[in-house]
Amino acid sequence: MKKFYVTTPIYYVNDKPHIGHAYTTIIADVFARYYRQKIGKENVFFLTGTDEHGAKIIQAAKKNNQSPRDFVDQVSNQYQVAWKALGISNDYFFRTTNPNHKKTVQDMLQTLYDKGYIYKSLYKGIYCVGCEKYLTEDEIINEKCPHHPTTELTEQEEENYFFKLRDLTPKVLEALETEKYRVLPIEKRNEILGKIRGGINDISISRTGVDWGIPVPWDNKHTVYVWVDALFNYYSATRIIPQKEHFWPVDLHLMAKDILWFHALIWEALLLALDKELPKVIFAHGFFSIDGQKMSKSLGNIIDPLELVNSYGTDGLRYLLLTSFAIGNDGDISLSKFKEKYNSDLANGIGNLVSRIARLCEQSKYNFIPVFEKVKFKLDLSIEKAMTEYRPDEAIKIIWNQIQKFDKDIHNEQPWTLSGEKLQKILESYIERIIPIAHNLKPFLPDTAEKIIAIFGTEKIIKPESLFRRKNL
Ligand code: ME8
Repeated sequence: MKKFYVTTPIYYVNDKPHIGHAYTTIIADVFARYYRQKIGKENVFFLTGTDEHGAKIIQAAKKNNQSPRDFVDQVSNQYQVAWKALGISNDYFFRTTNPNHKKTVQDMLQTLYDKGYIYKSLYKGIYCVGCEKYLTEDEIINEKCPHHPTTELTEQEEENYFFKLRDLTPKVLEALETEKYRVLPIEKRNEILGKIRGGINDISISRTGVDWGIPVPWDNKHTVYVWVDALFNYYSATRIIPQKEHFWPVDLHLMAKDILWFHALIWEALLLALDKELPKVIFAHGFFSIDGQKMSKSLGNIIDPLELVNSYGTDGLRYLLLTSFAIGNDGDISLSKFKEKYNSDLANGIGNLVSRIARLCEQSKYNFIPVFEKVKFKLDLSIEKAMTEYRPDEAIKIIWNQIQKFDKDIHNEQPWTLSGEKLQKILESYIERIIPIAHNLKPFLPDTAEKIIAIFGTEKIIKPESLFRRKNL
């Protein structure tokens, strides 16, 4: 692999970021950091950003008594601040209100129109502003959208421009079946295949009466449907940021299963119609609840990632989120167990191991510099395997098994009973062992990894302050 282009969804700015958004973004960050280590910094492009147009945003701005422009600037900034606090290393932060993006979207749409993929027709349907889409009958339960139970569903009838999705479906299906692009995990791929085979209708791609959006280039009474505007961000970024063109197509689109449909079918159809290369992998992770309950405003359990950073630190939160559940499945984030897990895996785990070795080195008063220089870093093969299988949760587990094993070995070897050459040898072997662990840890807990490398990369090793201070339960 010569280059790696990884994306998160661009998040709606109707509200500030929560830990659902943080979860996907941390995973994307892990992949970006991992590939920077593997194929070089300049060969990786990591994109995240915010989705700022549409009816949902107009509503939220109104509620806050702000103009859409001021409102989106403010919330988008909250995302950028949060990602800094979480150590997110995105190469660019995309905003759909960027004027250059407007040009890309209009160019793409005009091309589709000129190629005959777009037509005008009357549309009548039930619209969910929360999802920003028309719902099908089976998506409405007890007259509500199950994803947005407090949102009033509205019946809308308007003249829309339609995209000939149905005509393109056989081409998309063939591409998916022959793995020109992959949808993962496999169960999700099967769901998508089933849904496509069940028959697909054309989709409306413009709105009238939603003026916070990109005007349709040949008819400015319409604005571009917010999902089409948003999907193009992935392509737009490679056109509007200098020297990123060669990163197309995307190597890994990350998201949760809620928006897989847009990426696994509609996005592919748009690209096929435009004769563009398709993304390589679309990975949908599971949806999680908080302590067994769905996250929702009415339950008041929407968690701000910044609060968790305050409690557990950047790397602490990254660890706790990454290890909460198997990435491909739905799961539960058990906030009530965070403290316990923090103490056992971080304070008593890696934190204690590093302190222990550093203390022994300090007490020995040896000069360790040649050892550090001797250590050759190689990515661990089992970690490589887990990452190639899109299992960063497994990869971090492998590192933790190494940490536990290391701890046990020290316990058995009892280096504190040794002295002289024997002690020096054993301490050198520990340094040779902890440095590769730190290197492998870099994509996951970047600050901790750097701290460990700094502690053991000096001539006179000194026991540091605890990497993770124990919490009172
Ligand atoms: O859908 N569990 O934005 P959005 C796991 N703007 N992941 C979660 C989660 C949860 N409980 N809640 C949210 C949009 N997420 C569009 C995307 S892309 C061209 C346009 C994460 O703000 C997960 O990544 O609703 C999910 O797919 C995303 O937030 C939805 O973010």
